[in-house]
Amino acid sequence: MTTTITKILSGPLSMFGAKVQIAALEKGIHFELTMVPFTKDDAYEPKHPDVLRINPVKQQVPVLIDGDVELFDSTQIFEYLEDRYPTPALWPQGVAERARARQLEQKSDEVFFPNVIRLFGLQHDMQSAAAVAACAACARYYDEMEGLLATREYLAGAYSFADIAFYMACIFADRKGARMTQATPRLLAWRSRMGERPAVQTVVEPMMRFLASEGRDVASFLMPR
Ligand SMILES: N[C@@H](CCC(=O)N[C@@H](CS)C(=O)NCC(=O)O)C(=O)O
Repeated sequence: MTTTITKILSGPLSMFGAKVQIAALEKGIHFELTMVPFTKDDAYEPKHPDVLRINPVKQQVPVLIDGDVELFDSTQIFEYLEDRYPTPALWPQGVAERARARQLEQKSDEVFFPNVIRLFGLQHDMQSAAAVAACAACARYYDEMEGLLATREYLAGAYSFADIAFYMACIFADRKGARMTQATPRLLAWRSRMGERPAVQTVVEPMMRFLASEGRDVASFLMPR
């Protein structure tokens, strides 16, 4: 019998790849991790042959190979991991709760994170109207998440993919100047709880060390030990 090893292709600074790595660790999946090349000018080059084969148009990581299943996109990979490795569950039980959790996961990537991407290009002028607006949008989103945490420990109730996605997005937001403040104490406590999870530490610590080694900004709340 041939045993196939699950493979994850990620990048040293890929927050989407980190999402997948954390989820796989939480589920106790043994996987082989390949970090694709990342240049000093922030390009993921040269493209890995598996990335080009599996994600030929977007050419992005993360990519997952699990036997004959080959997937790209962190959110799609989450869905596969939950179906293929259901325990521990990372979506809540119940149709409505699952739908809400999926929506939060998607919002983190597609509503919150685009503000952070805007900040990437505005680091030289954080006083500009565009940068101030992006930081304000992040602060409004933090407020919204603070509201959710009034009645629960994690964003969608039990710990879920939604928390993993938003935690990674928060690291990049902090690095780029959209920091959480004491205005959202429950969210700060959530962030500390997230940072204590071994799966999260296993992925985030090497990323912060990589950043520090390259002289890049490290998340203020995660200085390497
Ligand atoms: N929606 C995708 C986004 C993936 C993505 O943006 N990947 C980046 C790294 S974080 C990438 O590979 N960029 C290289 C490129 O676009 O050439 C996901 O969730 O996986």
